[in-house]
Amino acid sequence: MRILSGIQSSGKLHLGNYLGAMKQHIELQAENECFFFIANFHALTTVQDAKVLRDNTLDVAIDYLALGLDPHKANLFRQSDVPEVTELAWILSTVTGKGLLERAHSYKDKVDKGIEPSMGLFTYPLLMAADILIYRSDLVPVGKDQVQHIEMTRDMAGYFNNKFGREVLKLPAVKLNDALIVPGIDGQKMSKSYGNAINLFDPPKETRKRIMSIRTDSTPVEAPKNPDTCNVFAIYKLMATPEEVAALRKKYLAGGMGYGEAKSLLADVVERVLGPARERREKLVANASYVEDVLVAAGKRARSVANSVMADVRDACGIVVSKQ
Ligand code: AQP
Repeated sequence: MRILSGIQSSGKLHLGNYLGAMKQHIELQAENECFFFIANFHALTTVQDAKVLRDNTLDVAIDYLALGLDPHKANLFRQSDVPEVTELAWILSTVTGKGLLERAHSYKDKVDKGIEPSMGLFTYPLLMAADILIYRSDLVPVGKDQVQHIEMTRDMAGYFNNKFGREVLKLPAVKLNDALIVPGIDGQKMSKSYGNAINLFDPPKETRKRIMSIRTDSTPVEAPKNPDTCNVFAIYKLMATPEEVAALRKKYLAGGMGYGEAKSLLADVVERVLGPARERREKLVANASYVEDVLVAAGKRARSVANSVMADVRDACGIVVSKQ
């Protein structure tokens, strides 16, 4: 099965990115043909500083490799190494009604949070659709926040195929995992741009401090607490073992435990899961040319697939590109 997914290089990656997306990307690499790209064109909607964008892009690659992505099994590449996606996004824009994009929750959420409502932000789902369709992807593993974008991608593929009378673009399916929406320290969706993230690779002390500041309610220490409405427990249950989760649930329900204790247990589990990856990350940082080689090689493989799909797309809609 061909799997496709991407992560924006819009800032430091966080637990939401890992639990909502990267963890399952890494699990899927064993038995599938995987294409994972670093969405630097998308990141340009929020990061408009050349050095920062370049550094972020390399950092996302380093994070993926540190967390266990195997470049012999999965293709990890830069979105910009396949510039044909921007051509396909344009072609899709000619068959897609404005109303479809106006319904995008993610655009409205980002504008509400104060992000500049640029055309790039508005047409984000078109480029995302092009990223998916250009590889004739079967399955797109994403967090719940992205499901609407995959539905839009299916719509756009259908508009193109109907308009030009050929099944050129393949309609992809979405794959969700257990981590539907990971909350940030304020209880809203954890997001790079909302200032509420617990980053994957901050120094352990800083991560612990961040976890200790997760918003909880004011139930007194001695009173029983509801684990299912608690932001701390929501993250803990995605990272701890089933036995640990059952034990902490019991403590919530029994009362007599303050939220500080739950936060401290969460910090321990986060360090247990991410500590070994942090060590691998340090070695990769010192070997940036290896990371660059991984990106270049995978970018070439991805571009070759994309070019063959684009030949069919251009042929179907009558766009001629003369041989140079
Ligand atoms: N809080 C989250 N819970 C579950 N999944 C999440 N993802 C992101 N945040 C959560 C998943 O991570 C993948 C990559 O996301 P992205 O970086 O491309 O874009 P995003 O969803 O917009 O992530 P951010 O952190 O909110 O980025 P900014 O702030 O730059 O827009 C996706 O599969 C997403 O579902």
